[in-house]
Amino acid sequence: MKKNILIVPGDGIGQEVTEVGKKVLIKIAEKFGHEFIYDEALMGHVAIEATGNPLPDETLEKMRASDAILFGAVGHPKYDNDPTAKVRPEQGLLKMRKELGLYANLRPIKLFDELLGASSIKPEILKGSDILFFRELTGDIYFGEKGRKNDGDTAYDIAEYSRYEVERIARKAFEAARTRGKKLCSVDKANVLETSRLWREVVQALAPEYPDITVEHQFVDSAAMMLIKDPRRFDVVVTANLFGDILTDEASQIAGSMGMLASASVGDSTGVYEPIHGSGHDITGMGVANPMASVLSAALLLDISFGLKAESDAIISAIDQVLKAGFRTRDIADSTTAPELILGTDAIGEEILK
Ligand code: GGG
Repeated sequence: MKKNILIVPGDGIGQEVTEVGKKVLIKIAEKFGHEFIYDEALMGHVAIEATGNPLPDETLEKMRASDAILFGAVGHPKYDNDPTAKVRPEQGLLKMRKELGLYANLRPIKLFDELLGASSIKPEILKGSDILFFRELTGDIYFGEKGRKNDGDTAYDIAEYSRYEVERIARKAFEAARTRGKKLCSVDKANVLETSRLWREVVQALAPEYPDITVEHQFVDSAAMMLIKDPRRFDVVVTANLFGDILTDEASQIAGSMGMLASASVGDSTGVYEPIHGSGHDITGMGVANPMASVLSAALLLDISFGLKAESDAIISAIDQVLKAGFRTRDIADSTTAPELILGTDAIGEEILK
């Protein structure tokens, strides 16, 4: 198979982990006889520094022309501490999602058995957890009108959803539930928010089309609690942009670390595959970032965008073997891990390649 893959490392540890993800794709192409052609583009803080724009037109053009995108992360602390900054790295991320029509963000919460002890949640509660989140990605409070009034003393962000936007993400989640445990949990805040009332109305209206799927509705506050108390009750979860952003960071603790969670953003055109973690400036340059989320994102890319399931499974199995051999990055090490088995980004990448 011949495919064009655009590598967009972005900022901070995004650059370090994407390097490993790319090496794994190169290895897969060699092993399975594919021809993957790579190009690279700037986004985020590095793009602002180079061009003044977090998502330069050249990057967007390259994205549209590629068959799939392996992305790292965006962000930089200098913007977090400057509320007056007009241009921010995250604007590039939001614009990319809108421009490419990436409305569905799939976030599998996959717990490798070897990492049962890495979580602060008790193993007997965690064992067997396997959740697939569908986070809506191009609507909600992230994209509504925002601003200041009363001389800057009052701020607002408007949350908006259309019936069409809710229906298309809900359909994707229903379809996915059919291929898994046939359970769908729709998370909203319908007791308070009008957007959530529409959300629930749309999901309820679709349910009769999927009689094989058991649907439940949960308020986001209750879902946040149940994720930690009883994660095995969840199979497929569908939720709005903001709730999904927060709940999946929480759910990363089921998998042991944010460094283990990959994601796929799909919709109208080229898919984007990235770790759910951000740019990790506190550990940038230290060579300790866990690259497994990037490697697992490469696995999702092969499976979802190219239909290469065996190749994708080979990557997951490689990670499984590395973990079984006892190797860890420091985020997933625990008190029982021998110090010589705690590896940095490149060294654990080499073990995965082997
Ligand atoms: N790789 C994910 C990433 O870069 N996250 C940074 C961020 O700002 N995320 C906000 C969001 O995902 O909506």
